[in-house]
Amino acid sequence: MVDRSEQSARTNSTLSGIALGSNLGDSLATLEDALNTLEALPGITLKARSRWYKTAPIGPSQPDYLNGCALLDVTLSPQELLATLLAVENQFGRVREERWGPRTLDLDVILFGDLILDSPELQIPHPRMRERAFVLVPLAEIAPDWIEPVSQLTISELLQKVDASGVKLGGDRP
Ligand code: PH2
Ligand code: MG
Ligand code: MG
Repeated sequence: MVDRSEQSARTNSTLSGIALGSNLGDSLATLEDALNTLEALPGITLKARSRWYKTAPIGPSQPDYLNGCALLDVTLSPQELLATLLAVENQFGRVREERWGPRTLDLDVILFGDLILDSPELQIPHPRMRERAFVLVPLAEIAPDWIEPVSQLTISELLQKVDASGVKLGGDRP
């Protein structure tokens, strides 16, 4: 007898958490367009999206960021999702710049089910998500109870441990 649960487990989609950021150009328009672009792609269903937050920059001196997070149901592998995010970044004019420097669009895979992956091109969970309020605040809005598999703490618990004073609701046009 065919084990249906096994079969569907193999063909099932995976819930992934992604982070979006921008601090060059019309960030609000870029982020909204990027989400619309992702949603329209085969293999990706947008399940939830946070509000946009204006966040103090981490790294070299640069303008404030607009940051947010989204939950995507994907039938892609983590590597395919990464390649898709990089392609969308490029479509929006991202050029590779200095590490942690300003960018028109940054799309990062944060979580992929309960997967832990440490490969040269892709680390999941995102290795710095646990200390980044600009990821944890928007992620807690849409996935407070998701257990980050390395720390085994929920997103809300991780958020309680960081200083979120540099993260303010934003996204409204001036
Ligand atoms: N991204 C970085 C470096 N610093 N700071 C904020 N506030 N938001 C970001 O998205 C961000 C950053 C590199 O990915
Ligand atoms: Mg990033
Ligand atoms: Mg990135």
